[in-house]
Amino acid sequence: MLNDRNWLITETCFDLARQNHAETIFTIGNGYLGTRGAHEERYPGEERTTFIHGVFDDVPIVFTELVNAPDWLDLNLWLGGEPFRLTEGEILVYQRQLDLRTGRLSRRVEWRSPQGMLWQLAFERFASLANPHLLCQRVTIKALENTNLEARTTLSGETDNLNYKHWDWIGQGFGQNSAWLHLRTRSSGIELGAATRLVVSGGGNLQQSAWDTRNAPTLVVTTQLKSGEIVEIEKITAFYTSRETNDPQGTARRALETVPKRAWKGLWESHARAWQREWERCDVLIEGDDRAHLAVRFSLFQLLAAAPRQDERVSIGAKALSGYGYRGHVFWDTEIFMLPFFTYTRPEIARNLLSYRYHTLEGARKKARENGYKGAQYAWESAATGEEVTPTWVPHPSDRTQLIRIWTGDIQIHISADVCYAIWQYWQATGDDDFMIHRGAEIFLDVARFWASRAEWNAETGCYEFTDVIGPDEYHDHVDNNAYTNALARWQLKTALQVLAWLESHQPQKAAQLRDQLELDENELAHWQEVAEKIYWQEDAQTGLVEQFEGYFQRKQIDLQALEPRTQSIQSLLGIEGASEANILKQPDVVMLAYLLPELFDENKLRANYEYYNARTDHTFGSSLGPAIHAIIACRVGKPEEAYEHFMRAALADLEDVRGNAHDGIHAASAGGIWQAIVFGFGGLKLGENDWNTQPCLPTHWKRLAFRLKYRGQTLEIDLFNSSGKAGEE
Ligand code: IFM
Repeated sequence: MLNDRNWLITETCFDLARQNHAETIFTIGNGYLGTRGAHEERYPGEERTTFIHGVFDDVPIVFTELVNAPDWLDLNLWLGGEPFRLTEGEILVYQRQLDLRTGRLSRRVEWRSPQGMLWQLAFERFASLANPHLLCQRVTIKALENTNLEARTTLSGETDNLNYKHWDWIGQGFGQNSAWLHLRTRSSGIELGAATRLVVSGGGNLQQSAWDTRNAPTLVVTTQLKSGEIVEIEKITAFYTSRETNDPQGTARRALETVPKRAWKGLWESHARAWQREWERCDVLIEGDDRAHLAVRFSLFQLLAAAPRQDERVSIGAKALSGYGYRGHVFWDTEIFMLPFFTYTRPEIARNLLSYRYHTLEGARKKARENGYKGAQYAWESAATGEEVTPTWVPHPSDRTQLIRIWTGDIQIHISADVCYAIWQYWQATGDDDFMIHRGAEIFLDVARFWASRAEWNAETGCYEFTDVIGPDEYHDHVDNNAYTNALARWQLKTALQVLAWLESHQPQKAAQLRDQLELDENELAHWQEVAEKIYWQEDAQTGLVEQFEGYFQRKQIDLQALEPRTQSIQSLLGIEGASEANILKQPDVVMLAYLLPELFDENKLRANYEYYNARTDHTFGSSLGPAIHAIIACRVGKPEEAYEHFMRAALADLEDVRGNAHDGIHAASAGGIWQAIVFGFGGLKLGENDWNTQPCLPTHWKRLAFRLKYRGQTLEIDLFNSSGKAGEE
């Protein structure tokens, strides 16, 4: 499936004004860590950041955050005695490129120094996918006259998270051409060992020295160049933490020692092979739309770059490993938006991500207990332990002297059902009974117990209700009986009973052990059944419209068209209260439900709800999670061009910074939604118990759409062609 087009993200001009956006776009990663695309040399305003999965530390307001690791990119050059800086001298050629095929970031520069000396430089870097502890850099330098050059690289423990410091120094030292550093996070006590090595080829009269500055061990090399001569500097860095080994410092140093002196070729080949294997399983092909094709691959690349392959105690945060937004916290974004991509193409990774929820079950139990409920209530924002880490108060974005109360951690409860939905989908797709028996079932049962204890009986309506919640549409908080929440809770309770019945017939011992461990008796199970059967549900029999929450239809009617053109969200325009009083949605809610539980919506009902809520959604400035889902449902109601408009809004969220916030990190949920829009929207894939089929709905200008996925042990190769606007299968 691989083709040669649409693999390169290219930047052709050096522009400090958009450097933070570019750092996000040029993030590279290997599932162990992610590094933003800062340059080797430093510039003011940069956010040179590396996040390692699971390395969280305490911080005020947001409780805990992923810690910015020591900077492995630092490489400062003095060319003929002048510092290499693109803000000085003259840039004659500049091109930076991320090759999505291999995750290799390269930069080619021709530079005239302030004193008029001409230089050609080529930088390359990759974070090895074959050995995720190794980080590789190379710079090739050519001078056009006889001169000298000096390269300095510092392994600095002085890195901070936007001015907040997390590292304590433990030790440092030097080896042959190498330096090492040993640090510990201040509150969580995670140790990190880093070691780096510089090898120079070419030039003459090579001199090497080391500066033993505390917390910033530095290697310095100087060499003489003849006109036209090429010097190559290879820098390899190793990172280990106490999450993987008891001796991170020694392990990092030893890892470097085992790498041969000229390591680039070998490391590069194994890395490139590992990426090739990923793309063989995951690639998507679009013919007839290069822009969309590149954007899709960019999204998949970022998901793959953040996907934990060796660690089942971490998950992917809302900004993956690419920026400070949401501080590395994990939301429903992972299970509902990103996970399907992994479930259907890389089930081993999906299993790791779901196992994170198993390992954080105690945190979810604690949250339920503290809120006065039974069972397990997953945190809206989760980090190392699964305890709730949503900030309670944050400064108002436009007036930082005011605080805003954030309620999502208290009452956005649908996430517990979302986690189960993803487990169920994974199980259906993979048949991984072992996961369901040993991990999934326990989650299902304890989450069902939470729902049953959270449900309130209303004698007047004769229904169980969920009052005071926030549904996916966060413009409306403190609402009663949100349709999405109620339907997912009902689904979860019923499915938990099904899972238990399955376990009882397939693994009676495990079922008995779980019943015993959770002290589950028949009365409680009967109560789950009753709650599930009597959960409040409201829809208009004539129109088929499902009311998003009780009283939604009475909210103030706002004509979105009348507010165009807009440059800000409805919430910024009307204020938090104003948006809450209005009938405008931040993101799909009933439409989201129609996607996840299609059996609740026949054709007419689907169309009615899509048309109604689509016209009332803040598509461009509301949540980035919405457009991909709208694209899928637009396909299902036969509107491919409208679907395409939604789809491109999602696809360009980062590359073209549609929402103006890509500097905070990539929109990882949107990236996952894009894959789902390709497969379940435009591709129209329907997976049945024993079969599958496609009902494609391609935009007219797409000539071909192809993708591959795994389903119940089979590899499905879907190749769809569009002739005269109609898609057919081949
Ligand atoms: O989880 C989302 C939520 O749905 C909308 N606000 C941002 C969160 C993190 O992406």
